Amino acid sequence: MVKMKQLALQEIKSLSLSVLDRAGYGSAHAQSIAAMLYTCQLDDCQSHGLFRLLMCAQTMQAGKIDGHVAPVIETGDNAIVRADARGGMSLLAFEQALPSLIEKTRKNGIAALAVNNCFHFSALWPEVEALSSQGLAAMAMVPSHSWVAPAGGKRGSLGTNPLAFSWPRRSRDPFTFDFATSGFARGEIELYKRAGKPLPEGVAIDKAGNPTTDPQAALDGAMLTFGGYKGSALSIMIELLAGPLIDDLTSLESMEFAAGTGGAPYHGEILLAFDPAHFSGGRVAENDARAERLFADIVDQGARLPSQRRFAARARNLARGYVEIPQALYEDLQAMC
Ligand code: NDP
Ligand code: PYC
Repeated sequence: MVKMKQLALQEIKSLSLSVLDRAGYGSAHAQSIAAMLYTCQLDDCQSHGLFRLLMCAQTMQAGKIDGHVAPVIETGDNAIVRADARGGMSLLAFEQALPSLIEKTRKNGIAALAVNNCFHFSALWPEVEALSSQGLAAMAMVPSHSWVAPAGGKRGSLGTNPLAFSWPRRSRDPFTFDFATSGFARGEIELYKRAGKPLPEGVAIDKAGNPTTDPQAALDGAMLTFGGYKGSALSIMIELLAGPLIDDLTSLESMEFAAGTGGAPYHGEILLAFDPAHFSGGRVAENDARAERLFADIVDQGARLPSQRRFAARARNLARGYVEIPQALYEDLQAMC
């Protein structure tokens, strides 16, 4: 059993800001990173909550990120917003580009945001939910580092490449999913390693290409995509849409750019947003009701919708006023500030 530490909600941000300040991030970047970590930790997303402060600090130590740079947001006449993170963390660029993405989506029915030249460490669901909270449906994708073997392959070519989607629901939490296209996220394997637990079968192969359940052998070898060739193809699609399409790096290129230094991958991100008011033939309420019928049919048979665990965790943590993180992580973070 991993020993857990109770952390008051206000401590999530204060601890994050101390670590980030000490690591060398300027106030604007630190605030946007701390806000993301609070959102994820509040929902008990352990692999992309406070644990990611370790990656943020390693990224700074690797010496390639600019912790103070201001992003540049470009909005032309078309439906594309471009946010140039200019070698900083992605989150400030996303935050500053979001109003333009919403405005363009409401105007055109569909719009895209390309975030370029960014270091990226975070979960995607808070970003797609920033759009669904405005009544828009949204998708987001990023590559990472080439840790993941394609189906039938033996070495890493693809990233862990998460795909997130959120659908707005009237007076309810949205329908959201967000997962790596690898069987496990890299962060999840790292958590298994810290907890001294073996991985399930089918998540990774070792350096020699043999199946392994040893987290360190998995980190040294290659991860596998979920769903065999289907996850592999989705992962390649994400490489293309969030890489060459938007004039940014693939996971292979991100790995080369890092040149063995640790920290967050460096690449781009693509977000697509859809306005139901434009798409649904003026029948938004009727079409919402049809979507609700589908959700009800899923839930009625005992299945759960993605993100239900997260929403329940949020309600519980808000009510009790604290979250739980591994004691060992707490001690590591304390030592960093
Ligand atoms: P998980 O496998 O933990 O969960 C993925 C999604 O599936 C969640 O929406 C989850 O909802 C849902 N889900 C889980 N179990 C069920 C179930 N039984 N029925 C229905 N839905 C279910 O995600 P990953 O570990 O793959 O990814 C975790 C995070 O890591 C993501 O937020 C992702 O963005 C991030 N990540 C970021 C990367 C990056 O480069 N920036 C790379 C890879 C991952 P719920 O939360 O409610 O359980
Ligand atoms: O968990 O795979 C992962 C990951 C990569 C970059 C940030 N998170």
